[in-house]
Amino acid sequence: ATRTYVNLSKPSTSVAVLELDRAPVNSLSKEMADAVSAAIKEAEGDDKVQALVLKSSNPKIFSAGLDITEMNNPEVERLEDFWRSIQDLFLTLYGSRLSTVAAIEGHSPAGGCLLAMSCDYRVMTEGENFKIGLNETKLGIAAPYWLKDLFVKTIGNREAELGLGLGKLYSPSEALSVNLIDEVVKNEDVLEVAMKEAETWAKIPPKGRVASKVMLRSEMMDELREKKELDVGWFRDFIMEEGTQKGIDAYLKSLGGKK
Ligand code: CO8
Repeated sequence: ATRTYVNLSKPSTSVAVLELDRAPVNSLSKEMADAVSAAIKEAEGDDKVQALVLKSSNPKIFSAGLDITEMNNPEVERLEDFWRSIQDLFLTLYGSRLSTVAAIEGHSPAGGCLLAMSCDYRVMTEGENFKIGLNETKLGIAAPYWLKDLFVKTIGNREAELGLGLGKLYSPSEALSVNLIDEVVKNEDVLEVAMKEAETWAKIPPKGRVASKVMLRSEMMDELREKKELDVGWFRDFIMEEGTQKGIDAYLKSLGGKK
């Protein structure tokens, strides 16, 4: 099948590789989020596949997070649908029966960090200029409650208070020290290490492994499924506020430098 924004391959019997491929920065538009969700489901459809490596086509950027242009002066209906697609992507990845390993090649702010935290294991390339974290407050927005919960689950309440409040972006070594990631490796090794890790998970008998994952993750997922439309409304109202729009517009202009 022809795909846009993602490439799916199967380098071994039990491990699939999903490559994020939306130039220039793998930002998550509605279509990109839908494409990633669909590719995860396709990989899950193969009974032999037990693990999935999530990587990037760009060796310096895993994902720049949500596509900010989706939130800049948006049509309300499109904005709501965009958010539903982001919720669905989270539910699909976080709840996948596959063991998921993020090969975090470079920058991974905000929505990029969300993708990484939704996986079971995180390997990041070294290089102190690369950053991962939830920098939403720097854009003048707040992470949704479920992303906050995921952050707290991953790094603990105190570090999450610091990380969210300051919109902190962590270097790989800082991220490792707070358990935001599990391993830091050389650029050229990241895929190999991620593949090896995926093979290790794929060898665990799936019944118990999946049941354990469900046990650890279902409460959070059930809560979001229940509050989905409330969350859409909250997101829409927050984004449509004039002050939020000013902040997003200014942040977008500060990026790239060509606008
Ligand atoms: N969305 C849309 N466009 C982007 C984004 C993005 N997230 N990031 C970068 N771009 C664009 C730039 O504007 C630029 O465009 P152009 O070439 O037209 O000028 C192009 O991509 C390349 O960007 P850079 O020149 O900045 O590329 P670099 O290689 O120098 O840097 C970085 C890469 C480090 C990834 C950098 O682009 C960056 O920091 N981007 C912003 C990342 C960010 O802050 N993302 C946060 C998004 S918000 C989010 O994900 C969570 C929201 C939670 C919900 C809120 C509820 C209220």
